[in-house]
Amino acid sequence: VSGEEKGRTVRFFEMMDGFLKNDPVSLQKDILDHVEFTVARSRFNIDDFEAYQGMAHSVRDRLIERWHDTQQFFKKKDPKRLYYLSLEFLMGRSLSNSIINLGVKDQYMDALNQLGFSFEIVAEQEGDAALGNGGLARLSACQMDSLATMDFPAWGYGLRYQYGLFRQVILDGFQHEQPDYWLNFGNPWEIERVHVSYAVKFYGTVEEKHLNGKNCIVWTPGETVEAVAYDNPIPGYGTRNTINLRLWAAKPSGQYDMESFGTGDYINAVIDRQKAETISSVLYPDDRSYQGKELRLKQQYFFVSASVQDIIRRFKDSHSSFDKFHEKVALQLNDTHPSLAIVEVIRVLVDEEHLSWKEAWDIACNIFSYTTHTVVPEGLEKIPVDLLGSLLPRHLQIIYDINFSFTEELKQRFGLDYDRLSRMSIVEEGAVKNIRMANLSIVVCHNVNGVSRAHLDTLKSKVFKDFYELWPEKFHHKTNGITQRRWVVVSNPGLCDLITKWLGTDAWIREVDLLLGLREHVENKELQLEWRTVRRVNKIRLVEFIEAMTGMKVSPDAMFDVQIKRIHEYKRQLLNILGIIHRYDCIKNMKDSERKRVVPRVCIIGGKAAPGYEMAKKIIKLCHSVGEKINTDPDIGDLLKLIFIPDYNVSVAELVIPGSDLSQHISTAGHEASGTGSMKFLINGCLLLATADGSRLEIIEEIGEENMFICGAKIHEVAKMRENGEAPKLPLELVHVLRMVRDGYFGHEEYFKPLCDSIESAGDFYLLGHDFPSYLEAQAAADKAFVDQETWTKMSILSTAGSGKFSSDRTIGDYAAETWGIEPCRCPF
Ligand code: GLG
Repeated sequence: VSGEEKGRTVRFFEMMDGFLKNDPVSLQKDILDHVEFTVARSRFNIDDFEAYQGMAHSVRDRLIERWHDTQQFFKKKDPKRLYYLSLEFLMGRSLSNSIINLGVKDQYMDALNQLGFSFEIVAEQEGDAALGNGGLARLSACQMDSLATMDFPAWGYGLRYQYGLFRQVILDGFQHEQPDYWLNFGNPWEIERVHVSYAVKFYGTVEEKHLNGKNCIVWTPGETVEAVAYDNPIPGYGTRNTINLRLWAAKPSGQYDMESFGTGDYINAVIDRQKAETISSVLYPDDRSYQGKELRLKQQYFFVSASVQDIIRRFKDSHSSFDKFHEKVALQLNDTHPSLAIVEVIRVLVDEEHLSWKEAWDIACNIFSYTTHTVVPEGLEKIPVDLLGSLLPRHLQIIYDINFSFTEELKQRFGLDYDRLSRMSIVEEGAVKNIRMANLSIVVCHNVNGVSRAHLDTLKSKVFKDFYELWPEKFHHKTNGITQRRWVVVSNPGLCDLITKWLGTDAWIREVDLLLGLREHVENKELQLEWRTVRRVNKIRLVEFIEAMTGMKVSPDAMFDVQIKRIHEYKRQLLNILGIIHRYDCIKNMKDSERKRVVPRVCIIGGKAAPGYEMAKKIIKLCHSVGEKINTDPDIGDLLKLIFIPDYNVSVAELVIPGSDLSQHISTAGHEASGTGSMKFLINGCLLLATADGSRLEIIEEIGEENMFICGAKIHEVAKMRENGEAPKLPLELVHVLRMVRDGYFGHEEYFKPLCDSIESAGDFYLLGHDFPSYLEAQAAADKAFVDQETWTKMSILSTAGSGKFSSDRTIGDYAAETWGIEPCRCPF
């Protein structure tokens, strides 16, 4: 950069900086202006929701300012950019997070107070952006926060669903699903870019043509849909950098089908075009099974095609050839959902940019990396060849071409080992021919990542064993992490201030390893007392929430024992509920003197079941039936309560986690790829009762087994039991508990029968029987520890202190250095 140019840059940024004023008076004026002119309500009569809207728009302005500055700066610097492709982003609310990351929280709180509003109440007016199902989707949201905070030049790409994850409504203990039309009241956190749109093609025919002296493949589509960009600024913390999450919405294409308009059937032609919008209308609510549905495939290709076109357009803006493409672009596939991007890049480069196959192939192999979140081969995505061939005829050809070269390579390497060839082939033969999206991703991507060390072991030894033998150097893991900004600073301000006080700095918000410094104060009585006080305040907040949600008054003196996550058989909410029945039964049979020693518990369960997942729905109903029995039993009083929190989502988690004492993460070992819920509890000083599965093995290393309650079979033991087909004898306590359920103690015995059968007569695949005794022991150990509040508090402090490894900052740092090859690019203040 020449001196003169440098001077211009500095002046340019000086002008941009501080364009909007952040003192409370300016903020008040801004909020009121927005109420008056953007929301179009009188500024003399504002309710909480209008105050939220006014404030949100005023924050949005500040986000846009920084967004512009950042994008301008990236444009000028032209660093290698990361493009993070994910079909799901579970962002939750934006208001608090934004003002904290922008560093203007205090000013806004003052401004609101002076206007006569409470920040907490105003913030609660915001609905959740729930464009995702569970762990995978929240992971992408946490990673976006880290990418922004760590100044990486990154973009997220996804789909702007009109309906997010369904709302869970409980009627008589049964889950019902209601659509979440989250855009009803507008969304101030997005910027509609009517001018950023791309045509996405579907169906049609492919021909080889001779054009301009060259043989070209020409795809004539049967349907074209327009993808319109909606930008969601993601502000970093302690930096001016604000990156972009670009979500695509489907709109009818601007290209008119003159034929239908000409025939006079105008109304039907318009209605037909309108159908295009269905592509981005609804999020698939199942986070584990993919059934080769046409709409799902359309969604995947739609978002991938628009993103690839956008990425290539941006690159071409400042480059005249593709020579440097791989030096400027890294594409990350969040699971296989966006893996058609691989094929799309090759198609565009070969068919539209006229690169040779070899050039396009080399580029694809250099730029793509893939992270899998699955532990079993059955969980891997497959697309029926017929479906793919009709929807994307050219892509199917390309996949066949890739597979041909790949299988040739395999033959050279392993000879005619047909079993191996058929296992590894991208095309699965059988009654229904399928494309295996994971195989495609592994063949092309330079890097395949698992989400914990244990997960990588499973990938190497089972799920991708053949591929690991072929390309061991491709396989890595980046243990998942969560962002301490959202999960402590936003959601647990009391603990945040306390940590800052004792560390003497708030630098841990960007450098999370500093939390280790808490260890040296762990014996300090003053810290312990303050720690307990903060936790107590959070518990009281949770007590109020529970009362508002369920009408139940629980005592904050009890141990709050929480399991919140998607309902799955492998996550074993059933084990938890059966344990609660056991506890109830024990208390019922106790003498008064024994009861005095019982540690009162409030058991809290929350989570959604996929709409078609019957067993999961039965677990929800069982939880309610057991809760009803226990909670209304006057003989039990405060000794035991069971609460189901309906409609679990990110905001609920933000409230529940800081108020929990104990949290359960009890998947059957070998089934949870990583698990990230445990990390949120851990950093908030909540103790874990857990099986040694997924990333918990690494948590045990960091925190020490003595600061947790570990139970259940280990991964290798589970594998062995499965291999031997062992169905261990069920422990008597469990048989007794199951008998209570079968005998109708909680009603609905017919409805619950399959749950009991799954353990007693269907082989107990998830090993509840095997793990029940050690689970009860771990629970007893937790009770014992809770009685000694000083010990418990120390364990709690040590949990927070040792949680640094599980920050998404660490994960993203590892990806940046080892997988993507990107460097920070910090926008000057
Ligand atoms: C998953 C896994 C979790 C994992 C998460 C993020 O089930 O174990 O922590 O992704 O990697 N499919 C998922 O939601």
